[in-house]
Amino acid sequence: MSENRPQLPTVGGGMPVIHYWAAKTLSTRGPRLWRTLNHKSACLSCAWGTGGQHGGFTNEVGESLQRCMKSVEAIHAELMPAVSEHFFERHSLTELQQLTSYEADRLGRWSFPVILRAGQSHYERLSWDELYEIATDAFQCPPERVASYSSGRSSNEAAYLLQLMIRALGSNNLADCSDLCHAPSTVGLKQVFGSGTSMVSLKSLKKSDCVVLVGSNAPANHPRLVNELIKIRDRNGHIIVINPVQEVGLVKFASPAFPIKSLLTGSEIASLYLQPIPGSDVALFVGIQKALLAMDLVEFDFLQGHVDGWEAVIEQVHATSWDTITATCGVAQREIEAAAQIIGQAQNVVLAWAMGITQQANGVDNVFSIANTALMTGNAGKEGSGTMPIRGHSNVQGFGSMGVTTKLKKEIQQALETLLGKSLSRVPGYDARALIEAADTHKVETLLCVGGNLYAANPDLAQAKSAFGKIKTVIYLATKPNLGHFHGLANQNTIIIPVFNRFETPHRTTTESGNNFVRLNDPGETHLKGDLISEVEFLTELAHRLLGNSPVDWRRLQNTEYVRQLIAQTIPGYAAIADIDKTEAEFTISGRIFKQPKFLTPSGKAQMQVTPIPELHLPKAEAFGISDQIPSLVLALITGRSYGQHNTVVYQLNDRYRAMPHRNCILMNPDDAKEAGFSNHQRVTVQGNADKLEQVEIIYGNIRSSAALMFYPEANVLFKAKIDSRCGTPAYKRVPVVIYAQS
Ligand SMILES: Nc1nc2c(c(=O)[nH]1)N[C@H]1C(S)=C(S)[C@@H](COP(=O)(O)OP(=O)(O)OC[C@H]3O[C@@H](n4cnc5c(=O)[nH]c(N)nc54)[C@H](O)[C@@H]3O)O[C@H]1N2
Ligand SMILES: Nc1nc2c(c(=O)[nH]1)N[C@H]1C(S)=C(S)[C@@H](COP(=O)(O)OP(=O)(O)OC[C@H]3O[C@@H](n4cnc5c(=O)[nH]c(N)nc54)[C@H](O)[C@@H]3O)O[C@H]1N2
Ligand code: SF4
Ligand SMILES: [Mo]
Repeated sequence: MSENRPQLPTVGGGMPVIHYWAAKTLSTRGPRLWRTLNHKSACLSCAWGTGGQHGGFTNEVGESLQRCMKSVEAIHAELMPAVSEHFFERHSLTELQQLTSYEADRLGRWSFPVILRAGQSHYERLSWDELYEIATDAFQCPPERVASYSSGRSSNEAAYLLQLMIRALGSNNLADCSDLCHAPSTVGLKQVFGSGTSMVSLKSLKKSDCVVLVGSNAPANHPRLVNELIKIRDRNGHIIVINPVQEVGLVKFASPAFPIKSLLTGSEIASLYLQPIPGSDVALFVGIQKALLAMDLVEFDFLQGHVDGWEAVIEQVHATSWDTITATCGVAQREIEAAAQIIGQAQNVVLAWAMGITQQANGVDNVFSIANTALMTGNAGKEGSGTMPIRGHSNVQGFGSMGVTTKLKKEIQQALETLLGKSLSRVPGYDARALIEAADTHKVETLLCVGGNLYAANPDLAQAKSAFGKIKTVIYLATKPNLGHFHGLANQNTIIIPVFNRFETPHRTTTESGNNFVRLNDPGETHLKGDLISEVEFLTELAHRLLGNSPVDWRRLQNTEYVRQLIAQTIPGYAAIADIDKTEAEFTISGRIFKQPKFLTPSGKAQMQVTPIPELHLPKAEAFGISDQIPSLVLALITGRSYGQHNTVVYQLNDRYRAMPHRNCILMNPDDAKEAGFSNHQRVTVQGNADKLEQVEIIYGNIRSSAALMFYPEANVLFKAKIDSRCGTPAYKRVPVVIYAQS
């Protein structure tokens, strides 16, 4: 290995994090960065919910020192200067389309509205008058041809207004990034427990003595969750990690929150690390259930008292052989038994998961199999235990609660009908994937994107681009330029509207964490001297122009206090928001945290579901058109995040914790590579069922045999994904690809 190749670190977090903090906070943006870190608002980055009224560094139970480096990264990016007025005169669209995600983000902040008109080669500045004229005109089409997409960085208030406007117009086309993310958790948990979110509060997590962490790279994506794992190990509890990749920060993590104990040497995280084949978690969990039965660790009293449908599940477990289980998941029986023993003997087990579980063709079954394991061991509806989807964007869960979903709860539908004085459309709405398919068949005329990057978040970027090109008008509300703004272009008019971020909005807002805690965000100010608008102001003004002021006075809703009154009236569990402006009391949403085994299903019992064992076969190289004369290897590709990116936005080009020096790498198992005749650092072509990437550098890593890992959004050119039809979520974590040597 040559000298300048990055080496794999043995600890996650640690001094590099401190160096990063120091570099950023001592930079020219440093003083403002510190002010922002202390601003009373929820962190922009993940849904762990750090920040809020007790100050920027506190978590939901008031503990300090909880801000992580990801928060600094996100704020630092938002504090960039504006993209200049003359930038678009000098740079044509063709030039902008050459930019990488990293370069696009580094252009700066949007600070005035721009438009790309049909046939023009340059974005140009747009006046607000003309903007509203074009926008109002664009919505004068049949409601089924209007759609929105959103990503959960905005506030509850913006989310509520977005869905209210779209539904008042007569459309249910409220696609959201959660469709690409935790939709299987929402769908699966609702079916089992009658509630689609985590049943574990942070307070409750602190009473657990065992966490099973499945398909999550928490050290990179939810760093402060790792503090809780460290504390559980300190209490002699157990952490079982289930992940095809051995993520270094899940083996050992050095947390700045424990400077003396942990920062230099790191704390051990996993007590047991299982590395299954991508997409095989159902088999692994059925294996755990089988071992629990064999060891007499299933709580039949609990099943009889609080669960329906358990007999069929137990029967399936009996009927599934160990051979089927181990051949499907690639984990040895004794390792599965070791996991079962820990789970079965622990007092309070929390089962937590992220994208490794949801972004699969059988994502909902994955969630069922986790819920079944919790129920068989009596770990649901009891403090310190339960099922815990680890949510993504900082307010993605709030968007769902506010009704930004194609699966609207009946209670919300009725409450909105009362509010609007009319019945809502019953035409099913498009989720994120359905929206792309509909657009691609000319069924969408106007698309309003409140944040996010619908183009680059999708699989098969060629299709996404073509789909956008068939939409007449696309309106983006955004803080920063991203690939979508240069590739997700409408047929007639593409408009970008610059918005304030959470710590800049001139009014109070609220957000909801993945632990069901509502944060109150103080008003703030921006460093930009431009023509920005708040999402709330834009949405209410547009709604006013489209719908008038009856029965809803949209302009009055520019006062977010009034929006919160409507939220209190119409959103289940949110009654306490009615007083939040007076009391400033942040709160846990009622009805979500189960401390008793009484669930929100009609019978009050949990509804166990049988989980078919997936049949996982990789195609042969010939299926990709690669002749058997060429050395090649077919692998199950995981596409996910590097350490230094936030979703489609790349902040750092390398991933130091996986020793991947740049974006165009594929992480592979050394034995797989050697057996097929490849070597470390060799450049290869990686091809999926849609396209290929060339000059991809092989990086040897601790990833299980038959699997590989690459970064999105770049990898999204490669494949058309399988979709779990129950939730619409693409199988981003098991993409069949072939790799072969450059000719
Ligand atoms: N810094 C930062 N923070 C973020 C984000 C970010 O991009 N950057 N994104 C936010 C968002 S929107 C989300 S959804 C979350 C995402 O957070 P994560 O879900 O942690 O992110 P991913 O990179 O998608 O990684 C998922 C993990 O699943 C593993 N995995 C892949 N396939 C399988 C499988 O079949 N089975 C199992 N058991 N594991 C598997 C991968 O190896 C990887 O470690 O993070 C949120 N927070
Ligand atoms: N292959 C592959 N594809 C994936 C995934 C994967 O793991 N693998 N993960 C999927 C997942 S989990 C998700 S959540 C999606 C992410 O998909 P999206 O949420 O659609 O994408 P982001 O990259 O998070 O969007 C970032 C943009 O949001 C805008 N923004 C930031 N803050 C604000 C704000 O306060 N207001 C407004 N209006 N705009 C703001 C900025 O312009 C920024 O460029 O990607 C999905 N795609
Ligand atoms: S763990 Fe998540 S919410 Fe907490 S500071 Fe880090 S990125 Fe922000
Ligand atoms: Mo996500």
